Amino acid sequence: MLTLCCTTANPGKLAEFRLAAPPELQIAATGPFDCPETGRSFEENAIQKALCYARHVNALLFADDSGLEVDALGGEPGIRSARYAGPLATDEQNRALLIENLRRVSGAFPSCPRARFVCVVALALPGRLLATFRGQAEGNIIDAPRGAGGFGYDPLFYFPPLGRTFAELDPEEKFLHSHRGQAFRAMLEWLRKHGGEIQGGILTPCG
Ligand code: ITT
Repeated sequence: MLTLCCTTANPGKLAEFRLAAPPELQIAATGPFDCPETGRSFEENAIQKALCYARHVNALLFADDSGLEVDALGGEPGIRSARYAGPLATDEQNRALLIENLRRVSGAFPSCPRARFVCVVALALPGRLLATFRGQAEGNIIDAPRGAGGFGYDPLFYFPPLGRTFAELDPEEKFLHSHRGQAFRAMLEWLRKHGGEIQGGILTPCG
């Protein structure tokens, strides 16, 4: 059994990773540790989080940096997705601001505003970045929430291939199509190829 430490403080992300992990992989939560997120891209932030946690945890670990890019808002909220409506904003406040801003730029809510969820996962050992993995899912923003599943912006993210919002999908269905699912599966593929080489570097369980 391979144990992989997950650095997230977001319970929604952790639940998705745990649900999708194959039986031979255990996802252990670690932290939270106070790590800066000052990068200018999802990649930079994911690497920053992974290397910061790796200073505290002597184990193989991964960090997820993700968010929603809305074309009509010039890619906002992007890397600021978690804190769009302020440093302590709730998901509900972030969603309300997104709808308000989309109404404001166009005078009325635009027709099918295009958006994508992006996720970058960074895999690291203490002091060493191993690899990054990126996933993205294309969709449209709707003007009122739909569905009770998921977290964050899921109730506003309409996914055309399935004709539902991410919040209307079963968790397994969401992960099959989501930005996070794509990045996670790419990481699993990498671990299948390189896992043997790094086993010796996995020193202790997550702190
Ligand atoms: P950690 O840094 O501790 O992992 P966080 O929530 O602060 O937690 P991010 O900085 O990566 O993580 O911000 C991600 C935000 O993007 C998240 O809080 C949501 O608002 C949004 N988001 C990302 N993935 C999402 C998804 O699958 N569904 C809905 N919203 C998502």
